[in-house]
Amino acid sequence: MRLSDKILKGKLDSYNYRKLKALGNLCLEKITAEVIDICQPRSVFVRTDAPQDALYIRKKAIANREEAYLKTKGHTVHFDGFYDQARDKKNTKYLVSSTRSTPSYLNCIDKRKGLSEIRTLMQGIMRDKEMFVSFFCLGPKDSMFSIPALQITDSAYVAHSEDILYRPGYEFFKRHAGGGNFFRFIHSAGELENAVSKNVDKRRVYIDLDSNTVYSLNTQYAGNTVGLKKPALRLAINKAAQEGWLTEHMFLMGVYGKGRKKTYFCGAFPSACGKTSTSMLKGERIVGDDITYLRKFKGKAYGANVERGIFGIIQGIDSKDNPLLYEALRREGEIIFSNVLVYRGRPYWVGKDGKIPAEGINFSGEWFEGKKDARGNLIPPSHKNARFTLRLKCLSNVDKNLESPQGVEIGGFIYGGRDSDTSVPVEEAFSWQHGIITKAASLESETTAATLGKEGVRVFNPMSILDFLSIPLFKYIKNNLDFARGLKRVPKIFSVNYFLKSKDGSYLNDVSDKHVWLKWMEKRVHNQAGALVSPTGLIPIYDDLKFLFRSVLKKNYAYEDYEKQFTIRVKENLDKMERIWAIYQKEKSIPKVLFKELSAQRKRLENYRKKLGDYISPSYLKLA
Ligand code: SPV
Ligand code: MN
Repeated sequence: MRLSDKILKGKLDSYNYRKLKALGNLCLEKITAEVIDICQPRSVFVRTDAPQDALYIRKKAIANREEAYLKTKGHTVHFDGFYDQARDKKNTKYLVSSTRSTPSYLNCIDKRKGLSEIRTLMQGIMRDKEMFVSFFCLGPKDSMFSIPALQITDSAYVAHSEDILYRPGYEFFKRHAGGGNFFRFIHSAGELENAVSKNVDKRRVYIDLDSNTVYSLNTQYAGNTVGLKKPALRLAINKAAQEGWLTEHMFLMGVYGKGRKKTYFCGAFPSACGKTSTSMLKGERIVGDDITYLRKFKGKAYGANVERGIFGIIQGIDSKDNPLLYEALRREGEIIFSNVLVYRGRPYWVGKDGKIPAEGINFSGEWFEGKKDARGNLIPPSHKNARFTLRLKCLSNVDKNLESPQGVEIGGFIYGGRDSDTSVPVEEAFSWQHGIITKAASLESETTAATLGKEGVRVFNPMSILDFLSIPLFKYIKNNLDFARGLKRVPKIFSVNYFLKSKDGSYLNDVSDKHVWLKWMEKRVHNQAGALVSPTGLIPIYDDLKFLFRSVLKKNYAYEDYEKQFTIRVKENLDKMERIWAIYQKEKSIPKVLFKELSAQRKRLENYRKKLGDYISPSYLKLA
């Protein structure tokens, strides 16, 4: 008998053993046996696509106290440890054969050293616990986008979250995971105390791009543990660059235009900069809010949501600005609320309609108003990174093409950051190359209270992907540039900025204005709106926006507002070009065309400055 089979037979009961064997995948059997051998779980559960298997996991999450029922049917709450509330950037590392020439933004560790550390930590880590073996499909099933994935975890919460967020893939795995062709995620929450990971000092997320494996240990927070989310994003960025397609940190949505024609956009924004709220705009259709795969087919660009659910930030979700989500969060149905405040069986969060209770249970345990942490800081009722996990199909605005194997044809790419003083609210790039270089690869965003550290600091975040990048920047940018090759219909590229401020520090736009920018972009894709030529791209004409403000928001749009918002800030744009230039100059192997495009933009800005000064009103700009 093969060693791995002996281990499996020794640990799996006959029912689970049969389920695993039915997959007919020796590579999978070997991996599973290895994990059992080292982690020493008490028992093993193998999940098929049958609804009763999903139910088994859901019940286990309650039984092992990783989740608890709330009053509303289907709702549960999960808490992560006090110090385990976000992605752990410091301890997330790539296993590489040599750390000598790795770029600074890729956190790397010598593979032998890293693997030995992981093996030591894994020794007996699942003792007394049940191990769940699940199979999923990244992207819609049986499509050009699909990637099979294996998740092994001792956390029923993680397995449950994945069931909400990803398509079940047991049957798919049977047909498409031969020859070891699948992503692998191995997770253990480690030793638990009050149902949360105890040893967060031993928290590790180690990524092996060679074997498409991610190990995640001593943590529960989904951004670290749900393998199919951010760990898979990292693996897929690498795979896509090798195979000539794109994996992006992007929402995907349909926007209605003239005659109810729907045009699809994908959009990259750093965390907490309006990504989910844009994709959830009332009247439009959401396909996804976080990760999109993009492929070319017969000369057109198609996108698909990697996921089938949302793991979204709950802070600030109210009935006014997020009516559709708010409604969904109150309805019966399978939802996990994490790190919110629970009072009398109901979830509360900062920014919810109405008053927040002065006591309850939260991520710090028993909570009361005024409670302080060990450092003397006030503990908020809900964590700023508190989240909800739900299926997209619970939403009234979900697009009917969510599961389409063909994906949806993309009309435009949108890049947005938090920028108080440089870019106009919406602008179209002159071309694919101009957009990828001066908008996507030049994206900067100011830090918010939602990230650790000082607020309002501008940080470079190309394509909003820097946190997840798994390959050198030059390769990633080149892959983006090359994507337009062979396309008969090249998607347009736009930048948006919801955070522009006036000199006195007040925002120049309302939260709802983003809907108008979206409708303008839709019109541009179909040449139904004109544009003015600025040194940085093509901006809207006042009359088009006036019409859209009236029809979309029932609002009057004053010319003075337009002028303030769309004045080209030449000086700030030149400063930005200088910052970006300096960053790329330090990078290795950056395509020459990037410097050419940046330098052309700088020249245009300087020429405009000579003629029209540092701040140029749109009234001086010519029609495109
Ligand atoms: C993000 O931070 O971009 C998220 C949440 O989508 S996490 O899963 O933590 O990455
Ligand atoms: Mn994200």
